Amino acid sequence: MPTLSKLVARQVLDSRGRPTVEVEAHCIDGAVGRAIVPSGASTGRHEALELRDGDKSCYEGLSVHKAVGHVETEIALALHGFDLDDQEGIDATLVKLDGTTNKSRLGANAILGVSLAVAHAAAASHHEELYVHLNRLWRAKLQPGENAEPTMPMPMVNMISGGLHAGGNLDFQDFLMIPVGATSYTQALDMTCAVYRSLARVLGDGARLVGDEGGFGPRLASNGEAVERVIDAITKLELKPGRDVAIALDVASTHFYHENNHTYEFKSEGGRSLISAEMIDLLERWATRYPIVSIEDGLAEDDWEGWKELTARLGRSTQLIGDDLFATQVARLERGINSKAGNAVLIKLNQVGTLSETFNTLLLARRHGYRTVVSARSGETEDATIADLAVATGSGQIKIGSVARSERLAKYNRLLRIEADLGPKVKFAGWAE
Ligand code: 2PG
Ligand code: MG
Repeated sequence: MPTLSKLVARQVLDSRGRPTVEVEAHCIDGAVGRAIVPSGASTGRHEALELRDGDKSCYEGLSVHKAVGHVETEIALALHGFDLDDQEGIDATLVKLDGTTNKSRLGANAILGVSLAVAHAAAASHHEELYVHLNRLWRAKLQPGENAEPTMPMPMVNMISGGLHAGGNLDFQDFLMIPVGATSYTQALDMTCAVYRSLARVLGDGARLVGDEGGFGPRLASNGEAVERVIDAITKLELKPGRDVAIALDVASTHFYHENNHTYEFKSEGGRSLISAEMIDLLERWATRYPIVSIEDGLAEDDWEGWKELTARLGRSTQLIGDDLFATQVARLERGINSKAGNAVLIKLNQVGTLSETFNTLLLARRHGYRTVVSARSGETEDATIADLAVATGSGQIKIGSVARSERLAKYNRLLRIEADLGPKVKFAGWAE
């Protein structure tokens, strides 16, 4: 049995130059697994807590020495001698040791770093690829007859950034493309890069400004113009919008929703302010006007009534993803399923804080016909665990950011390696309407 002998943690930096937690799990047989925790900018209020030191003299209060300390003392003591294959036992111990509902005592960054490093160490000890090990853990949770085959995900790729991810004037956070006509991951990536380069030509000087996830961050007259520029980029390649390449949005509307007067406050387009029903009308008009197949966080994280209405109106034709709404948490997804809010869930490991809890959310979604999109954060690193997670669980889709900047490419390239490792019979999720 691969036994945990030591945990080493340190503060490293993410793609925004902000501190984050890296953990190494050492196995008695010499195997080592390493993981680095990502960090969001458009963080929802229901997410597990990222513990920061708050000492203004150190990285403007963002250093993570406390979380690092928790890994090397309390957590290391509690997990010493654990079987690295017992991911559920390890994660349950972490949750219990923390003792809070949002992992605020030890920090979700400390806990997730350990949870993932352990999985990497177990894979290393078995001389296996991470996705193979994760697929074994995932398989163990499925009932006979449930499909457990590793599957390459369809990428949903950021082209233009607004909101909290770019300095331009756009309210919506992500204008993305999905290469729905692709028949393999390799082809999907090729089409994506072609559209990205075409978009750079369409935007001209506007392409000099880049957002946090490597997409372009131009100043444009309106949110609608961003969609139109992406459509231009697609048509200039003689691809058909909607058939070959479709549009997706991450509105991230929580971050321009004002609770005091229940309105969505736009800074572009003359600064209009919309109530929930008007936001739904707007999204419905857009879904008719543009080849949009997916809308994430079209409404704010606690606008449950609005979400129900949005889903009733658009849910049959459009993928409606809850990100801040569900925060990768079983209890919130259950509420969504019961009230028919959304039809897909964004999966971010650090919103919940352990691998096992992430599996539970993925499983609940799958069993209720909700689609799943494994997602990176806007603050990322070379850690590519989400690529293995998406393949191992057959999540169907992955959202990494744009096809630029090494913290993004680390995941796209990892998927290329996994695709090659799976061989010619590799399964690709594709895009099912
Ligand atoms: C999102 C993510 C990734 P952040 O909103 O989906 O794009 O952003 O990590 O800033 O929450
Ligand atoms: Mg989002």
